[in-house]
Amino acid sequence: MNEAFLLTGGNLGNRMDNLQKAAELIQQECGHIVQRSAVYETSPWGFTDQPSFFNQALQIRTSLPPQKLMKTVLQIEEHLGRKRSIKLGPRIIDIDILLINDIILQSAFLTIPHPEMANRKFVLLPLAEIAPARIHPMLKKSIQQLLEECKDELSVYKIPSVK
Ligand code: PH2
Ligand code: MG
Ligand code: MG
Repeated sequence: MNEAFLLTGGNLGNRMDNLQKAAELIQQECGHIVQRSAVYETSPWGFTDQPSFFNQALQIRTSLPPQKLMKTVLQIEEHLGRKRSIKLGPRIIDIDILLINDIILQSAFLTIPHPEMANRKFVLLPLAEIAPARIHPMLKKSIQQLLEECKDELSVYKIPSVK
């Protein structure tokens, strides 16, 4: 069994619904969701002239090996209607693999840990909610520590739960 942390995000259509549908498909196709962070509304990073994103971090248990997990999340994105156009631009759904166990992997298809995760508050804040003590296998620092050191100043707001 592998333990993976994913980040879902999107800024087109009904953003909350799209995160919910992605979580359901992840649970069906990838494996059991152990933890889910709150949903956060986040300012667009990179290409800034686009709507704000909703982002959520998930911890899953999966029997899929890394490349197969990547293929499966790409299929889920496609199934939910993602079309790829502008790099870093607007999307219905994006499912990124942040961490898998303590694996360090670099290939053309997949880089684990996610190469930009330590620079982005929209990743670190949701992830720190569910795994603050988790150690980044390359940077050898906890997620909480990375969050405290992160220089990204774009806004990230937790959306109050309706439950
Ligand atoms: N994803 C991107 C580019 N910019 N900004 C926010 N706030 N959230 C994202 O998920 C995001 C982004 C590319 O994947
Ligand atoms: Mg992404
Ligand atoms: Mg992606």
